[in-house]
Amino acid sequence: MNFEKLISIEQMEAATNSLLETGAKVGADSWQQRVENQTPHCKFGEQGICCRICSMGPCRITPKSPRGICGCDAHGIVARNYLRFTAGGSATHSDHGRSIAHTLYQASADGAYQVKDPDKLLKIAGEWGIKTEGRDIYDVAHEVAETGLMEYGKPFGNLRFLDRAPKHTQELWDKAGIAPRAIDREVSQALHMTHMGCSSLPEALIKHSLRAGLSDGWGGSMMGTEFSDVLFGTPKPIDTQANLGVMEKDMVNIIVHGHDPSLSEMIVFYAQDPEMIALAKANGAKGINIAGVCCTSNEVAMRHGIPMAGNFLQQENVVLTGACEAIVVDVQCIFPALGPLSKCFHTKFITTSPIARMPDSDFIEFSDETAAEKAKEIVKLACENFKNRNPDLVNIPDLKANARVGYSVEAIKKCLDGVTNSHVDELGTMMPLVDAVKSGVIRGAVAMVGCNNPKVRADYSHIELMKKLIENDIIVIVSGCSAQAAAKAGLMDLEAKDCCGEGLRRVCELVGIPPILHMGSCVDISRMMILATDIANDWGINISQIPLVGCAPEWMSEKAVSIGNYVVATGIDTFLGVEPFCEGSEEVIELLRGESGTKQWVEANFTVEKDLDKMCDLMIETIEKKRAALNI
Ligand code: MSK
Repeated sequence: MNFEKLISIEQMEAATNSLLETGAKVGADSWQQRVENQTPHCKFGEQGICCRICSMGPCRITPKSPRGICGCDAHGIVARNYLRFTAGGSATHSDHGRSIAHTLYQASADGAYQVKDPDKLLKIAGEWGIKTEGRDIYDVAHEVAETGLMEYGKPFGNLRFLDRAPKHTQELWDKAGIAPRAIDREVSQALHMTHMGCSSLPEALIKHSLRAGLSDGWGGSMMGTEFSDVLFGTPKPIDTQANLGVMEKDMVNIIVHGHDPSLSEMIVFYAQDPEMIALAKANGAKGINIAGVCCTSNEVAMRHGIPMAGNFLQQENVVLTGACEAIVVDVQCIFPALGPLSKCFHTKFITTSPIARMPDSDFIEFSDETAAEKAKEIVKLACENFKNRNPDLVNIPDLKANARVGYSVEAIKKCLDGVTNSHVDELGTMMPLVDAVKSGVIRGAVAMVGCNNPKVRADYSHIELMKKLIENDIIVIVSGCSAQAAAKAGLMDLEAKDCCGEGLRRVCELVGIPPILHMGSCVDISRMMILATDIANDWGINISQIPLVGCAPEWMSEKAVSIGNYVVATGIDTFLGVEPFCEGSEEVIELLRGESGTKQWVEANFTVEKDLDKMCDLMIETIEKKRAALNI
């Protein structure tokens, strides 16, 4: 394979255009149209200098009015807005983690949810000092779940998972005063600090942004990842396919979209139920096809090989194919536009969570207690809807790529163990990878994460950056919608090794991995924190010294800002392709991107670069500087 064999952005855009033509026939709205309607964006909002925290305003900062009515200047307003943005993301990821903890608490030997990875459960119990010997595994599960839930509101102490971080990192957090305490406390304090009449000192607000981010990455998100693995299995490499061509013309297509695997796992299970398959056939279909969008897609792809129909900006496309019987959503990243859009087709838009209620949807409330019954009801509804499909509107783009996904930290170690001879005494370590980096066979790594954003040509940044990085012998680990961008293009095909530089190609061949490693959904960026920790510990250096950078070229959500904060706070320099509404304050920019703020506190900072080539060069330069500092 070479770059020509990949599915190109132009092919994907041509497919989208053809789907938009179908949409136009039935009067459908589209995000492309809405972007035009919303352009240009409000300049005050873009620079972060609009304050509507109290009702004396809204206040907007201009050269003629440099302070709001309360006297807050642009720096305080920008920093407050930044902290609120972070808090929104941290709350969202962490609430996802809380929901999974509740599911673990409900697990039982004969219930809908069971413990699929008891080893991981016992490991967490061991870390948390929970007795395991002679106990029923479900007793342990319930105590671990309850202890995890207490992490959200405990009155004293720091988060338990912080002990997993390298000693040096923990010391930095303590020194900077940003070690997170209870998860909810950091979000709550963020809202308190930003209330009218509280903090307006940028340094304090940015420090708390890091703390609220850390309570997500080393708290709520880590809980979401770990407990999902306990319940549904820790991912292992598995083959799947990606892009809109995974939808099947003759089958009932059910799209699962959102984030929480508690729902999608059940839908996947009932789609295999002979009774449901018979129902699909009775309604004229050949069977049932499940495919995913956004992070739910990552969850079920890594554990079951369920194909990935697309990422964030393709959610409308799946309905526009005219072949979607149901789009079933839980929480986060769901366009309200799916309601009216689904009404232009036969598609059932099924919302399931009280957290994400939307007009023009069928609300079937899903809970741990009624999981089986509700999942079956949803699959049944989709099967019965097949007969309502209008064949004249069916247009499934002929785009489909192979992908190998499911590289949890445990899976990466296993792959590495499989090829090492010299480290037989160190099975389960990162040393083979460290050796490859030290020798220069691999120059370093980029952790590429995040969404799509219409401000950036959809998927273009992800894919072009990945291509250049692997050509330069830099391995790329991915999660979220960035992961799906890679999969859709074909960059997770094992054959994509031929697109790499000589060194990375040899490693991919030897280890049997694609050059872009799929580590999961957006909560699974916590896996990357553990990976970095293991590398630092095995290598005997600090995380900030590893030739590793973070990158979110197309980010858009509050969650992504929270992620950026915890990735930087963990010591990883991070590159963004979209500005996080800070340009209105040079003080805030200095704290986040300069040498005197986060760089001093946690040894890493942000770079915002909208020029793709420049961003790629800067990432490579940073990796090479870290190599030089290590004398490798
Ligand atoms: S789904 S937060 S668009 S990665 Fe996690 Fe994708 Fe970003 Fe949502």
